[in-house]
Amino acid sequence: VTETAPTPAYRAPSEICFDGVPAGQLEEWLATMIMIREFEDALEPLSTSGNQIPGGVHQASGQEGVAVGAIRALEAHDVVASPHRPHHHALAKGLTPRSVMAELWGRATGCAGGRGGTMHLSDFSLGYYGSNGIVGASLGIALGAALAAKVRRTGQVCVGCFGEGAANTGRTWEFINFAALHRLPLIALCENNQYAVETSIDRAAALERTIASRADGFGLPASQVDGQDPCAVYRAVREARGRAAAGEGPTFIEALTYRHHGHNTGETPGYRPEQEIEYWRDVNDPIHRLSAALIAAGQLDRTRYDAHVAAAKDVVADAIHFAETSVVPDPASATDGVTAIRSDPRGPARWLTV
Ligand SMILES: Cc1ncc(C[n+]2csc(CCOP(=O)(O)OP(=O)(O)O)c2C)c(N)n1
Repeated sequence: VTETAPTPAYRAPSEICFDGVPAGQLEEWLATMIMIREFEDALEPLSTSGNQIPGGVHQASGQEGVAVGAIRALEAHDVVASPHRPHHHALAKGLTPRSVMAELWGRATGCAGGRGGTMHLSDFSLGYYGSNGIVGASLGIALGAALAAKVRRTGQVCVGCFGEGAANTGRTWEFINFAALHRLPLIALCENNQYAVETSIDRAAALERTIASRADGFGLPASQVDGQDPCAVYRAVREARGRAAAGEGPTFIEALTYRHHGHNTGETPGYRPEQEIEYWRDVNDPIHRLSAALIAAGQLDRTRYDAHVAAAKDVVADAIHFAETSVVPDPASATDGVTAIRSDPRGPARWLTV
């Protein structure tokens, strides 16, 4: 069977509106988005043509507006949990490009000591509760953090990021139900990039409206936002954060977006129409849209834009050099941070102090 993705309406995107966004922050948002793009775009050759990054990684080029808009709406102590496509969240949450890149390379200087890789990034000191490879689990991790935050009265709000593919798994709705029932400070952030591996959402769900509309039945506020507009994402998440912090419970936000690259590095493309890829890359791209809006508002000029791109290239080159020149983890410390090992496969687990 030849899968043919449906042709969306290729509408010109609306202009970005700055209402409700803290003045003076947008150039930093743009610089972060450009840095994430440079970081993500650099990964393909590193993971396909050599031994630099073992295994493939899932790039999020095109989805920067969701990560930056959402995470800039949070307070520093708030929690973010990611799925298998995590680098944009980790970098927006404050992990350094060096610590993420070194982790992808499996180096001891990485944020997980080089033993986790792309799907086990984390930095608890920054409220980044990590990536993981089980589709849908990131929302459960954020749910657990939200339950802890409520019990401990920490004031933290917890964001679980997941794709529209994860929204087709039962666990997602169990988490949503539990959060709504117990009015937990959770934001369920569905990044609808429209494809789960090679399958278009239109071929995987009989949706007449949006994924957010499904959440209606669970008794929590839900809406779809334009994920290519970081200001719209910011406003939605900021409002949800306010509600969660006031004890009014969770919110479901679906951010409509698109990934520029294949599902993972090394993928053989061919299941998405060229016209669709061009639309989301050339017309409805979050970096183009935000920079155009800032230039139109007189808050940015071409020279400063180019300087941000040049700075991002330098930061990413430095991160690659850092990873390349870092050592691999010492095998003698292989059990550090491991919660349990079974020295005899037939014997009991021996619990270690982490
Ligand atoms: C429980 C589980 N089922 C299946 C997979 C295989 N798998 C990895 S990514 C993926 C697609 C996920 O799509 P989506 O949630 O939309 O995220 P996206 O890749 O689009 O960011 C699948 C099915 C998995 N990792 N975990």
